[in-house]
Amino acid sequence: MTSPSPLIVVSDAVQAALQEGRPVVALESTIFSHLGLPSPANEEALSRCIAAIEDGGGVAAITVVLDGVPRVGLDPSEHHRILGAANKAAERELPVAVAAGWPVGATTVSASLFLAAQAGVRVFATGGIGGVHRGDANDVSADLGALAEHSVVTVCAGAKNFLDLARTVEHLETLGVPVLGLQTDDFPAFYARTSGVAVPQRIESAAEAAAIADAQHRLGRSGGILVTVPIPEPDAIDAEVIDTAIETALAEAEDAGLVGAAVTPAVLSAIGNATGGATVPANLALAENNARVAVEIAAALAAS
Ligand code: PSU
Ligand code: MN
Repeated sequence: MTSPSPLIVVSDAVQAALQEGRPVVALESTIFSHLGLPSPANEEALSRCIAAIEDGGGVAAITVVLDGVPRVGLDPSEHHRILGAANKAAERELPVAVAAGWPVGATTVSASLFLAAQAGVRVFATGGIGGVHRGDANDVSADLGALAEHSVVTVCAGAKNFLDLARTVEHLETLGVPVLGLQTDDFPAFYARTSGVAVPQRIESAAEAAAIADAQHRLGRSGGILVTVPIPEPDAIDAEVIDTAIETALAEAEDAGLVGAAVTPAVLSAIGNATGGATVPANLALAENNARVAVEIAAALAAS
């Protein structure tokens, strides 16, 4: 096992699983905080993702900064601290969070990938990654660079739903990140199963994703692999319905003069209203499904 920085605390349960070659799946904490999902859905998302990983014979390695300490794997008694996190910590905020002793920093995908890689965790599950924004191709999430840098398999249902998916996929090409679609020809669009954007490589099974990650490692190539998984059919929302809702919500946010961090919550809640509240259960279902696929990949990797 790699030795993480001494500043990073890896839980006993995660360390033991890694040493014994049992599957471990990292989770970010932003989606489980009120910054990612409204209460009490955030708590339900966390427990369903952990249960999916444990049902698959794995150990969940939740990443978060608690009292200035970056953590990989938590004791269940600490889970509640994530829910009300005051700050979002992307990878670049980690040194700030440590130096300033942030009480609770909710990790985004980029921070979580850094911490997972440091701890030797090879698979990570989330809902949607960040990407290239619609209308501002210069606004690119740090998630994409982190996917390219850290040698971790990320399992997601596409990108945050109101991003520019075509540009996000192109940016991942520029960065050299393999992008796989599990039983899909389309890059999944988070709440919807299709986007009209072709996924670069279709795969049929979790075992195939693990074989590609293993080959990448044996080639001596560092960096991550993105496995995209469409939301399960029963919880999927029609692509056209979502797209219209997003366009309307973005236009309303612009008319209201919203900028920066204020845009996301406003847009998410407008899309939620426009779909009769279908987005929150959809988000829970896709996150749980991704955790289930991730533990299958982690199990296949652990056996390879
Ligand atoms: N996707 C969602 N909801 C979220 C996020 C992604 O549907 O809250 C979070 C993840 O933590 C992701 C982050 O890493 O947003 C990306 O934020 P930004 O666009 O600020 O890089
Ligand atoms: Mn952004």
